[in-house]
Amino acid sequence: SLQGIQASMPQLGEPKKDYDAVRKAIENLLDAEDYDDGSFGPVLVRLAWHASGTYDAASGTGGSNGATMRWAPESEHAANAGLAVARKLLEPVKAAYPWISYADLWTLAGAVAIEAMGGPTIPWRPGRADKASGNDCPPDNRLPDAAQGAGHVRDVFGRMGFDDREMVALVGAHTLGRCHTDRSGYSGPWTNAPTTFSNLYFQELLNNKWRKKRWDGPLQYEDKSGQLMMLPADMALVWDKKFKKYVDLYAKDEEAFFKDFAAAFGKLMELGVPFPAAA
Ligand code: ZEM
Repeated sequence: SLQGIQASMPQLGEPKKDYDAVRKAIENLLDAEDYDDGSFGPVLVRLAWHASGTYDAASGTGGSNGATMRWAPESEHAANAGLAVARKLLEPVKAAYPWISYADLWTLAGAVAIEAMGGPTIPWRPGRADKASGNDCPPDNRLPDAAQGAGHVRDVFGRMGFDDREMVALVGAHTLGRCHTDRSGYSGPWTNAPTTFSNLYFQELLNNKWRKKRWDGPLQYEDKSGQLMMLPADMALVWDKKFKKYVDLYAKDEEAFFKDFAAAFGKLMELGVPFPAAA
């Protein structure tokens, strides 16, 4: 159609915004021979989450818009330790496609990583702008504290506007990646397949036996092999009855997890983003 042709034509003087090319460039960065479990996917997902999870619905502050984590003090917040790895990794993509905002790039990278690791298609659209300084950084301690329990998880995700079901689905991202002692103080992966997006996290939570790890680090739980871990905040999902209902569901029904996760993660990355109102 004429409309289709016009939509695909770049505006005079403006570069064509080829998001598929950006997606490809991100995909090409994921495999990493010498990093963690062989993929930068998990840390990119964490970047998208930490950029977005500062949102406060009451004041409308925080969230992915602005990419304020480029600046101190947010870049120095303890919760963001290690995320410079992800931000630096994406710099060549930003250099090759300078028209994309950092805020769009970081969130798109999270979506692309999940999809490339076998997860569901994440709803994503552009529209985030970058803020020019650290003046707009959200206050510290908006992200969840792993040492705390169900009440805290509900407070933090409730502040963003999520319900119990969405909260459990979102934390299911812990099927990916691992904890690093030099970042959070915690150690180890949640699953034996930390570069594959699946419902394994929920199966481990329910079916494995968890006990306190004996070490001089912060309280965390380990399985019998000592290889897998859970944070206190992870255990809260089975200790809280209302949360556990969804852990049961997602452990049994991966399709339900994928569907709910995709919707909740898409929503997370759009919190506070001023998309133009639909015509
Ligand atoms: Zn996480 N997360 N997270 N998370 N997270 C870590 C790692 C990862 C919590 C938390 O304290 C921690 C969500 C929710 C919550 C990922 C994604 C998402 C680590 C380890 C900690 C301590 C960091 C390190 O040492 O490198 C808590 C308390 C949460 C809520 C209760 C949500 C929601 C996520 C996405 C949707 C991912 C992918 C990782 C692994 C990062 C990596 O580098 O491997």
